[in-house]
Amino acid sequence: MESSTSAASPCLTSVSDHSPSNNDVIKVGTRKSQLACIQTQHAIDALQKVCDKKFEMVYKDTQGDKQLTSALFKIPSKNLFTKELEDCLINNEIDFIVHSLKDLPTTLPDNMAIAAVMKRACPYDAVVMHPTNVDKTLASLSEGSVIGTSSLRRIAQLSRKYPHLKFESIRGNLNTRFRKLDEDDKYAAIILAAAGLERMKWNDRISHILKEDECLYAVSQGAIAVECRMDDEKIKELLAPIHDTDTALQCVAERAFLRTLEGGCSVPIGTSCHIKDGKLSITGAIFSLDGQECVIETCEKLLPCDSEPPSKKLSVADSHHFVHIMPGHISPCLLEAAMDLGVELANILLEKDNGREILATAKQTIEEQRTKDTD
Ligand code: DPM
Repeated sequence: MESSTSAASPCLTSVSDHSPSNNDVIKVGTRKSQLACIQTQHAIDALQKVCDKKFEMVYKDTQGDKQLTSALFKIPSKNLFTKELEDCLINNEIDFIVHSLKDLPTTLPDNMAIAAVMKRACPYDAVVMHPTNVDKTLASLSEGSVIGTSSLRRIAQLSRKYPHLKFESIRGNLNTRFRKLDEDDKYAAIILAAAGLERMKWNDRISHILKEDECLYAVSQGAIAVECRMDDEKIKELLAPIHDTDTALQCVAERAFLRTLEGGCSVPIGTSCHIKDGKLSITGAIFSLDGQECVIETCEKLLPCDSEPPSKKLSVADSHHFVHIMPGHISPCLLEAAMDLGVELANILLEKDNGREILATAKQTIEEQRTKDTD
């Protein structure tokens, strides 16, 4: 997403210097987009309720903010929205970073960890119609209508369900996408994560939310994560109170699912995960790029009670174990149960019908498209 100083956000007023962190002011790294700033402010507000520290935002552009023409899947870098910020963390210029967890790779740089995952907002995707189509649904849009999205996951699922629609890439931050939708007359509608729209207070533009049978969401969609240095005990302690147990368990299961499939953030993989009556349930699917082929499965298990000891000897320092999500105040045996469920689901899908082939073909095609300069 592009940086946009014109997207007047009150939080863009604080100026960053790059002096080393001290105990008085906690430096918080963020991308500059309005959505990123709102999310970072949300984390700071939550922390200010539980501590009396001062926070200051440090703004950075990432490769994903600078490279605005290519669809995300064509950019090979795995840490597209995170690298420049993580470099600041490594150099002690900042104390932690606030991210959309769905943009955080399932493998982090050495010594980095996710110290908190905040309570998840609505994880589903939403349809935003062009003003002339507000009375329509995806099903009732006319033949050949163009839907703006560059997510292979959304394209695969929606072209399977609505073969009369066409899909074209749309990039830029949310402000830019809205402008393109409203001013260009090219797109009949765009698809965006409901969580981002809600955080931007654009709920009134949501025409409808896509249910699970229409579009499974991306791994960790709607969850905000805070990343810090793994050996920074003070910051980890500070962040623990804003760690939401249910969200963390869902995201551990989803990220373990994605990591086992070795999918980057742009493969056509969807998920949905719930916790009800002490049971964790996760659905996952792998799609061919055109949506014609699909394998889908659901796995569930009763979560162990908090006091049960972990079945394997766990080193908490081994953040890799929980797809880089720190236990915080969550019992490691709960996190372990969630992780095992995600891995189990991935292995079932790989063995089911032609799951392994669907994934391999999609990955190969994405790789071929990357090497072609099609933009
Ligand atoms: C990732 C994808 C997209 C973002 C791919 C996907 C959407 C890309 C696009 C991994 N990251 O979802 O299948 O539409 O071109 C992103 C958004 C948010 C976090 C915006 C969105 C906000 C919601 C959240 C971009 N990353 O998906 O509409 O916190 O989950």
